[in-house]
Amino acid sequence: MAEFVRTGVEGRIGLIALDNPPVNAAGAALRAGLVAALDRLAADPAVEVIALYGEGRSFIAGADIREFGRPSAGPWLPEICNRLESCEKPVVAVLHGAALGGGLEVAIAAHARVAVAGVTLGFPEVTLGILPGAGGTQRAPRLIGVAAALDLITTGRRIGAEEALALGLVDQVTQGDPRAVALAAAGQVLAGRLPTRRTGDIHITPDPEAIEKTAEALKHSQPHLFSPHRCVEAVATAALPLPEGLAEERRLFRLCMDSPQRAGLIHAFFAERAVAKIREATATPRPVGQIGVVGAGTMGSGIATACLLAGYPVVLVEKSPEALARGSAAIARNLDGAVSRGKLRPEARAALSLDTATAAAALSGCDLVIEAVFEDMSVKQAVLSEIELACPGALIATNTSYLDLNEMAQGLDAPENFLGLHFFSPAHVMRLVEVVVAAETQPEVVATGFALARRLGKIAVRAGVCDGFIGNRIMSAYRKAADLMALDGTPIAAIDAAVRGYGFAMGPFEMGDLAGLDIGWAARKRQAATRDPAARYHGALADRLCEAGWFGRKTGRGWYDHSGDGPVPNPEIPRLLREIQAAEGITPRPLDAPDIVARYETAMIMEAARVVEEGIALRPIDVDAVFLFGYGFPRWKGGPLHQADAIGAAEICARIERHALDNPRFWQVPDILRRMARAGGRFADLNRED
Ligand code: T1G
Repeated sequence: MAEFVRTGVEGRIGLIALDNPPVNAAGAALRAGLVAALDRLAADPAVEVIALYGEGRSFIAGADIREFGRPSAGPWLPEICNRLESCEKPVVAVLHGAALGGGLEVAIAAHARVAVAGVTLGFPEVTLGILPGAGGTQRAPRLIGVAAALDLITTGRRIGAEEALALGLVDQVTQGDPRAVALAAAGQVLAGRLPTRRTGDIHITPDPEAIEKTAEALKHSQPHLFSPHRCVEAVATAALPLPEGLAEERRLFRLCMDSPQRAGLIHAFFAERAVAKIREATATPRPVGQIGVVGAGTMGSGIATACLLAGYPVVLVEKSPEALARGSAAIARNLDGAVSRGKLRPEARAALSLDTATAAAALSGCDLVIEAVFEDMSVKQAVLSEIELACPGALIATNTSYLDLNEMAQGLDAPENFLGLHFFSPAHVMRLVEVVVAAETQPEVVATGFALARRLGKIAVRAGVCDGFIGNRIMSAYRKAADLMALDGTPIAAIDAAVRGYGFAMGPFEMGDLAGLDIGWAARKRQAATRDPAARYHGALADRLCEAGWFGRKTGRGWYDHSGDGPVPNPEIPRLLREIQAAEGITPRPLDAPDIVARYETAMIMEAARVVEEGIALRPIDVDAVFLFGYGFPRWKGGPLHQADAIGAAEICARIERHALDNPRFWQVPDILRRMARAGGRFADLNRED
């Protein structure tokens, strides 16, 4: 245990140093070491005051999340916090780096707290589907009041040292090395200049109004989630004597721990970090100074905005001066928005460097050029050649959503410098970037894509080349399932409502109206020549809408009519549908909500399984990250393949086989799922580090 927690004695001061890199998560060894250290110093007659601090980057980043759902050993954090609070010698905690979750609970069980400037404090448990389970819901309201505690605990909001001081969560803010601060703080306690007290002894002022207000607001803002509501219930019990409140907190904590939402949210936490573990991670990224963006449409201007916001000088190139002016205006609007949302300071905005040009020659000083021109192979190939001519040796990225990168690279002199950076619209807002690796892309080029994404504050996921990469390929499968359900007579509003009930912010038809139905129409026309004539054609109804000029919100009508106060289903759909059904011999069979979501989810999992099987995604968790961060998949469900594990491969196969009775071309069991069903395997078993 000694290596995780060390003690030392300096005069009358006992020091406890926590040392569990990288972030001092409170795993079993650290917990045991901490209790032993407390016992040792409490028993040492030379020691009059104890100071607790963290080595390395953090005080304590909270419980060790990796232990959740697995067997582990006591002592547990609640006992440790009680032991700390009841310690007969004053204990002062020095907080630096991260003091989060269980780490903050340890801190508020101590008798005084000194924050080192730059520290981040908070109770992020709610974002993991749980609640502060080591006394946080009982001690925080005593220390900072019920309303402030409710705010921190139900939002998971992270705060800095100054706000913590203003709230009374810490007693002092200072600067310096944590060990030196610990010695100084302990000295102040000895000198009577830093008062100490037991948080549990503080009289609590009940605030039923704040409890009621928060509970009511959460009913509306978090209807799907389990733990925020339990957080409020736990804080409400802080009005009871401490031991009773702690027992109630424990009961509610266990309920959260057992909920499938906890597993989903923690999977999402690790998914965000797992995607960076790629085989190219050891390659050295190329330095990127100036960035070029070619194409000033919605995507190009969004990408340019994202790069500017990250501090890169940008050169924007577009053929016509008019299009260039429109793109520059869009960027200016995006930046205005960033200023008004407080994401960009006005002085910083003035310092941003955007050059515009109508000729590729302006790109000569760029280290990386991202093309976002019209989605057409020959147009893209011509633009890529122009870029390569203007800045030989630079990295060149395409923002294509569907086109084949290997074909695109054919005209390049240096295909090893070429990759896909697939941003999502609006590119300065959406967190996901698919880094698409073509046959000849060099490892350091991939590493540069990841480094760029990190600097832009985005989550990069490595993807292989195929039609639609990871996300759009899977989306087109479940979109097809939705179209087929509509053709079979399930009302589009019922499909959208069921998908919203699953946890997406929007259903597929609402989303279609927002994005514009002409995009999918153009794609279907492109694919018409290669369509399987024996398969049911899913796009029949959407084609009829487009032929009528109904492209969604931008034309006032699409799947819905948008001319009134709120959207109502397009009244012409039943007639169009009857015509198609009569022509195709379809007998209407509307589905209910559980059947709708089961088909939608199964189609998603079916295609996701293929994407993993073909190596387009490195691991199942990469697919989950794409859906969590780019497609609005409900975070508490962890992603489509986490969900597949929860349902079980055998059940997924059975569902696909059942649906195949109606449509055997679309519904086909992928081999990987069949093998898993036979052997009892799970996608989680494939989440190795690459
Ligand atoms: N447990 C286990 N591993 C953790 C961890 C944790 N709490 N926090 C971080 N890691 C790993 C992370 O997976 C990564 O691993 C590495 O550390 C560096 O993290 C009883 C029940 C602390 C602000 O929610 O917010 O306390 O990928 O890449 O950007 O009430 O990590 O390198 O293998 O994120 O500098 C509450 C979560 C727990 C804090 C550092 N605590 N962590 O950010 O590095 S629940 C949290 C963070 C709890 C009690 C309850 C951040 C960070 P790898 P990183 P970073």
